[in-house]
Amino acid sequence: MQQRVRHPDPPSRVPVVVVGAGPAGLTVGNILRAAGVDCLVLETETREFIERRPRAGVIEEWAVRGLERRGLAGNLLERAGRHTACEFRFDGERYRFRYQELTGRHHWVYPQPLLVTDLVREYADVRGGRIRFGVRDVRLHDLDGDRPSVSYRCPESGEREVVACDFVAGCDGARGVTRASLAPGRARVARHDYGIGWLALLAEAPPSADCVLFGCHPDGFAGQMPRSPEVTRYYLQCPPGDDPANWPHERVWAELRRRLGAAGAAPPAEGPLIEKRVLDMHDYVTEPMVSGRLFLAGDAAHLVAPIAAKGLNLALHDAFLLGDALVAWLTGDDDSGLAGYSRACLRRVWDYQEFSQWLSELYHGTAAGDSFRAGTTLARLRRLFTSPTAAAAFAEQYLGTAARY
Ligand code: FAS
Repeated sequence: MQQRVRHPDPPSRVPVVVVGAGPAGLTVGNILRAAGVDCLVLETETREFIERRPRAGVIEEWAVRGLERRGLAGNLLERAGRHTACEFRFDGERYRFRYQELTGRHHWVYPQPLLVTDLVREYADVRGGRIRFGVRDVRLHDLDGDRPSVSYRCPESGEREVVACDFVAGCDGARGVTRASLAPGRARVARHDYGIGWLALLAEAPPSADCVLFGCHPDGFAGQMPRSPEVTRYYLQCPPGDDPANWPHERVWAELRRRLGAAGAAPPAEGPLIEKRVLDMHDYVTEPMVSGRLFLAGDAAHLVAPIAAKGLNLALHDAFLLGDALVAWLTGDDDSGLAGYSRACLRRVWDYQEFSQWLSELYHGTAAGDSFRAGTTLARLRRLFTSPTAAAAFAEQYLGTAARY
């Protein structure tokens, strides 16, 4: 068992304060530690909680290779599943899209809690990174000066502590405080609401297929995302703001059977529902992602509804760029990465947002109560299986393999 590095009292000054210990914050922290740069990660939840919080699970090849190059993919490469195809179900039929056959590329499937557990262990227990769990009321100060600072209420004493720094990495997710700390008028937050909800479910049951399933049904979308041999993620389209209590066990499984039903398809294997929450499907993008000494990364800067499984991948993309840029400046006086950070992130962010929009119409167009939209949606679906050009374009976006963004 790796000896946990205990840090004495919190520092009064570090080069970088990272707010949030999700995939983005922990990856930035690990990159800094690998370069011998001191930093402090502040997290509002406990270590146990973040190591168990179910979220994403699909990781793109370039992101896995990025983690691997930074010594952060040991367990992932050993234990992750691989997805080589996905399956659309519409008009009562099954349409398997074999993207590995088409492109030679695949998805990795590694539940986000496992990735976060690996990243925390590597950061805190192996690379000697400083991290404080359970902090409260984080506030950012003097972001426009050259001596910014971050203050927070200490979980043990309840006292307010202040840490001076050179940079703040805002990695505190969709509901954090860093984006809200942007000076008014400094950044534009562009937002899109899909006007639909997704009932996000986790079932203690084996997946009914060896790949992701997309049910494009007139009564609403249904999705199955295998997470492990014992646990399966499901999504059911529902009204935005719907109450999970409206979805008792029987209704959930009846809807999943109907919307994922197709000739020759096994019905979903039922099991206890260990997570049931309604996600109001919306996206936002903050532009620029930098204000003074504050650099936003991941969901703190942009949210993409889990339609195309892009959120985690974008968080890692930002974290690689930000971590490398901070190291280049703090250990080598090269500020080109910091200067170009926002632009470099936003190219891929907007591309993934556009693809999510396009994919949303595929999932939800037949259930919009508009026969013309239903017709164009079915045409778009069929084209994936009749046009090699459309199939190649879809695979490139679904896998995130474009050479340039
Ligand atoms: P995170 O939200 O993961 O991490 C932010 C951290 O900051 C958290 O630990 C939080 O506790 C902490 N924090 C918040 N406020 C703070 C404060 N004031 N002070 C200190 N710390 C603070 N993406 C996919 O690609 N595929 C999927 O299938 C998928 N499914 C999802 C399902 C659900 C239910 C949800 C909610 C999201 C899903 N996502 C999915 C998106 C998700 O994976 C995010 O994109 C990813 O977690 C983003 O990582 P971070 O930017 O690090 O933010």
